[in-house]
Amino acid sequence: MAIRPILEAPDPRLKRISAPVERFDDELKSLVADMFETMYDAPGIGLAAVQIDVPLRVVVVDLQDRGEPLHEPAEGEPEPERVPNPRVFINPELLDPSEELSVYAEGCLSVPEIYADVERPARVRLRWHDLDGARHEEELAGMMATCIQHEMDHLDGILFIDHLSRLKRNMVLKKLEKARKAA
Ligand code: GNR
Ligand code: NI
Repeated sequence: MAIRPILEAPDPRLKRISAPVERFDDELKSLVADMFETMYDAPGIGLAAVQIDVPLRVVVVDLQDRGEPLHEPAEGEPEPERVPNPRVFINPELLDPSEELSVYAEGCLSVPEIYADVERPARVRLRWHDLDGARHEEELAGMMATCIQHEMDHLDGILFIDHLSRLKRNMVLKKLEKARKAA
């Protein structure tokens, strides 16, 4: 297992279209293990393989119980425990996105320290393969729906800042360039 470096915008390698996984072998399992290690280390709630320079349609997500329903802990109640919930989505496909949209202030490990509201379908049906190649289908909502759509955008070379107005995106890109020069 290894933590791998995360590519950052405007790296052109993030714009590649990722290829479908064809072999559900040990190499794939090792890639997914590295993806979890890299995501937990960052830390982040999701990661697409292309972010660690592997342009394959592989996504990992762990919302650690930060999914719906989100509620404030009552007075005197202990902090809710963060329960790890690692999920792997291989060759994911989005089906019937809801007309209802939801807005979330998104961030991205490849766009460090930038947060901006993005509007996306509130619910989606997702079809994917697991590490053994078995097929699954599930209705996703809330943070999981937002996160999986953010990750699937990565598989098609799209960053969340691509959903912003050109003015806002250019402001973000300038800020990233400045931060890079200062580093
Ligand atoms: O860690 C992450 N947080 C996040 C917050 C709101 C919407 C999407 C995300 S995904 C992001 C990790 C990442 O960059 N995945 O590609
Ligand atoms: Ni991202």
